Amino acid sequence: MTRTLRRLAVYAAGGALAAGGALALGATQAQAIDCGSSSPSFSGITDSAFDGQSGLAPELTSFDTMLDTACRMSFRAGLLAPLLGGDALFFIVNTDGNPATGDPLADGADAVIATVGDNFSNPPPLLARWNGSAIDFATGVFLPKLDERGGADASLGQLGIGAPAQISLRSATVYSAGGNSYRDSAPNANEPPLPMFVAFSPPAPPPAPPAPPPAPVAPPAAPVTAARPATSGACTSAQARVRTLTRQINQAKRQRAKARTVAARRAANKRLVRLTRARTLAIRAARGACPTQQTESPRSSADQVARLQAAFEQLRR
Ligand SMILES: [Ca+2]
Ligand SMILES: [Ca+2]
Repeated sequence: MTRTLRRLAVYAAGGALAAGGALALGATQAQAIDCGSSSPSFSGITDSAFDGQSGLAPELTSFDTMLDTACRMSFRAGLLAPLLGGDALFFIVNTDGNPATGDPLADGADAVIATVGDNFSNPPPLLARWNGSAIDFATGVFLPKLDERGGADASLGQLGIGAPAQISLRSATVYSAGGNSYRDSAPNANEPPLPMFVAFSPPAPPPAPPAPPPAPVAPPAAPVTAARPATSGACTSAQARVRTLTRQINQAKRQRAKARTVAARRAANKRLVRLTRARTLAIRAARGACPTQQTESPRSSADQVARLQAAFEQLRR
């Protein structure tokens, strides 16, 4: 995360999790905003496919945000693989572009869209807003699920964007296991968040009826989670294999950069593809060999909130 995120102190974790009912859509439903139509815009960034911490963080390769003409923003992360248990993905939105409002330790974020990974099928993304002292996941609202990689869209009203502004954005991932966490960020952790200009006009009089909000998405049913036996030796050797493959991939990238002939470049590309596939399998094997309760699927909405809150704290450190 940015320096700002890295130097975060842990914020009061005492936020009592709301009962399941508080998670229902509408708990913090949009403030009314004066957006009748918006100017389409786009902001995106690519990210290294090899810089997720220890090769274990969900690997971000890109982050794209679009504003359509109907006051809705969509967010998509390029991930090398779908989110798994123990993973979390965040879209961190400074909705007024002002670092002095919102979470001072997270780019001045006023809204965060978060998805917790599941070994079977991810729950829908949760939109949480700054409540004056914390990003409040317990009163968040579920958004429609666009894909298995955390993709989400929300209205400007839901996001709390009440005036045209240059906002800023970041996507970040966390994998938590065994008391450790591994992160990736786009833009990179030591770089400023991504700027995007959001422009819109108020509804023309007489006001047209606004588009209905997306249908509420029910919280996911509790999935069945299979327990996985662990052996520390298997865990250690699987993690070593991930590190070895990551080194080989970086070496292959350097060789590709130095290739002077088409044949040499093709050979280097083939090696990179083979190594990348092997590394994806190795990461899955490492996760299977190093189970903790945190790598299981969330069992309830309250569990989902607790996991997201804990993962977000890892980003704010
Ligand atoms: Ca990355
Ligand atoms: Ca802000």
